[in-house]
Amino acid sequence: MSELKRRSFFKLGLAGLFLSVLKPSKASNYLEETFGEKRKIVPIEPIVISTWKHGVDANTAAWKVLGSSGRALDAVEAGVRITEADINNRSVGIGGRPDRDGHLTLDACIMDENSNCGAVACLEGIDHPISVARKVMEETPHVMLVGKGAKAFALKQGFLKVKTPLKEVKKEWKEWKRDEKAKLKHPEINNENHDTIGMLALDKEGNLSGSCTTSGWGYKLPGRVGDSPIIGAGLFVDNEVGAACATGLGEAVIRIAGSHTVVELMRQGFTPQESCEMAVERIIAKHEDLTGLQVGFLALDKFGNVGAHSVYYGFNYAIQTAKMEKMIDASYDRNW
Ligand code: SD4
Repeated sequence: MSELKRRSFFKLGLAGLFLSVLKPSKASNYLEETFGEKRKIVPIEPIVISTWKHGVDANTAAWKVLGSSGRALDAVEAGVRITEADINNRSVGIGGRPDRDGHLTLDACIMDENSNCGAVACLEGIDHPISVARKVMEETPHVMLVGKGAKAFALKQGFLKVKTPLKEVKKEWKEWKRDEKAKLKHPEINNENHDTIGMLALDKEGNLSGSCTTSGWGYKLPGRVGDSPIIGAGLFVDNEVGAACATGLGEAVIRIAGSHTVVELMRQGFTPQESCEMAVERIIAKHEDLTGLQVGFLALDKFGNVGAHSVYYGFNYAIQTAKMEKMIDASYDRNW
């Protein structure tokens, strides 16, 4: 048995033990039947978690829905719309950084408790990609629309046009262009400049949903799409088990189908925390050069247990329940 397998086997045993003392919920049939014979049924408590500091305000908006017995899907849409509308945010929504040619293109996806999902990528000039993604989910037979098609669809659905990038963002981009060559060689992803928002929520009915929205890698190649709008990479929800989302260098997340990996590990009985750690381990194992390669995973299981872990120091997330509202620093594998 390889070291990883041996460790995984050991962890599965521990996870089983751990899960057996966790509180159950009526909606947790799969985990309960598989790992929790001895659990007691207790009422479900709504919870919302989201990546980075801007998650605090986003959670407040999501909580308005969750706290009044609303649906997790509505909560995760309402929550990240706050971040998308924040013109001071350089990684999400209309205040985001453009691509190399000066075009701001936005990516987003959303997924509900019935595995319905919708996504947009490379969407330009529309202010709420998460809501367009939801419309793709609800109004079309498709999962993802990109580029001009996504924009045409959004306009047809009544979304408003916005002029992007913002003036000051354009100015920064012009400055960046001046010494472009040096910067192109290395990804500009570190603990200061990447703040995609991924949000996961569990509602009163015990249903999970998630959302993810970003302007992606600042000054990316035109046409580049990261993990954030890709179901299974930037976000994944399986109502039987749990939900996960990712932030950081999307290329690395896609390589291991990151969020799906985290959820599948939870299905095997690992805790959300262990699952995030194992997904990070897998990313590390697949990359020889980890320079600047920050990735963080966030996970929520059917019982409302939370996990978060990142490659490098600096990842944090916001959590809100009926009893608390705070920021938490995620554990990490290494320092910068
Ligand atoms: C991307 N994952 O486009 C996104 C970037 C990100 O925080 O997370 N920024 O690769």
